[in-house]
Amino acid sequence: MTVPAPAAGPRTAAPADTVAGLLAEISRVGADPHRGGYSRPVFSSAEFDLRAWFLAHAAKRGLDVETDRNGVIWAWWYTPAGDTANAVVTGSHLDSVPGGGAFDGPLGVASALVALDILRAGGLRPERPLAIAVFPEEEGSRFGVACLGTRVLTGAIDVDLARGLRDQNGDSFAEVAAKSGFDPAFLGPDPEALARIGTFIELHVEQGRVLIDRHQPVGIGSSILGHGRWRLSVTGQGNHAGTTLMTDRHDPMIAAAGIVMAIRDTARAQPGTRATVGRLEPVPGGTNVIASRVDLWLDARHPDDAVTAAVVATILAEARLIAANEGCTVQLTEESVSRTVSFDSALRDHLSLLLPDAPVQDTGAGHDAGILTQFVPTAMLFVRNPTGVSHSPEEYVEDDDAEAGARALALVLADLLVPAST
Ligand code: HGY
Ligand code: MN
Ligand code: MN
Repeated sequence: MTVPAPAAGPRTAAPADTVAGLLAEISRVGADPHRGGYSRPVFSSAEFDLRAWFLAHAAKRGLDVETDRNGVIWAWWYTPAGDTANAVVTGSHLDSVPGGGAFDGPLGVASALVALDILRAGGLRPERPLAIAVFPEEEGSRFGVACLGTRVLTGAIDVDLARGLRDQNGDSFAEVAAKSGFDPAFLGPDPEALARIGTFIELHVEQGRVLIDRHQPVGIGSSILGHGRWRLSVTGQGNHAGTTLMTDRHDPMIAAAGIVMAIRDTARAQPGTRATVGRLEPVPGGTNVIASRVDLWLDARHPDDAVTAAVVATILAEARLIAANEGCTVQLTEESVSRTVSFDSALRDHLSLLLPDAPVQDTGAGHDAGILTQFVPTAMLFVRNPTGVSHSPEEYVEDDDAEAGARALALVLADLLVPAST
């Protein structure tokens, strides 16, 4: 199977049948004027608009579409014989972080549509079924657990715990699912859906700089850094900002500030560690109010899961001392932990044969592929992001790199869909 070369010459406006053209159609959905970029929480109106966009494109291509009881969308291209087993599945997510970029998630979905178009234009007759999948809540931005959709699908999270997760409005996953048309009683592991997946390939925007430095448009994933999220709740004495003398305060905001610095210092002291506090919420949050409590969220990552655990333990010990010094207390709650995972090495090496110029690279970003690789042979493709920045409006992919990614995905899918052809 040869994949046609890109159309020559500069693009004035991206043609509709390109990755850039497809993404241009959703460029206003969930745009966030306050944060910049996009805020597309799972099961929000923005994410449902994106789902509708994908469903329309799937229908236009005659794919057999189902949205299952967990909110996962499966768009099927069956074999001429109508097989559904041993499917080749590709796809990604449509939800975003607050103020996220245009490509994290949607690039994989749009590239899957264009890759399908390329395969059909080349006359491919699949000997295995192909499904394009869209998984809910990959970012965990609404309910706090990364890759919640694929964890529920695979049984990698207790479904009662999942149902009880709450968003910042206090609405539970079960309540929001119900309002979104998914009966919470039917949320849970879906072994039949999982058993249909023979191979999973996720294409994703690179969220780092490897492809910039290697001057390549496409890379192949090798592993995902283990990562977790912990909530630290610092409790002090709420009081009046004007009547409370500085000597009479137990201000959790001061303790929280010290804890954030201690997190940075602890991470710097342990090579390979990444630790971030991107979210900090004083309660009650008044300008003229000394907070009674401050919640802050730690995102910590390291290739060695034992080191991540040790870093978190060190942070907690430091936090307790800092809090005590301010007459405060601190509690740590684990919210989401994903261990370091590697992709299927045989599949990875096979992709390297198909894409010999593509660097093999690990990633510090989590993905649904990181959950699925624990259950089915899984690989990832990355597409160059010339800014090297992600989870930010600055995330970017050049039109031509996006097309190169879709062609690379088409090449990989063709090889998997018609194994004998290569
Ligand atoms: O947080 C992550 O690593 C991913 O973008 N969800
Ligand atoms: Mn992503
Ligand atoms: Mn992300």
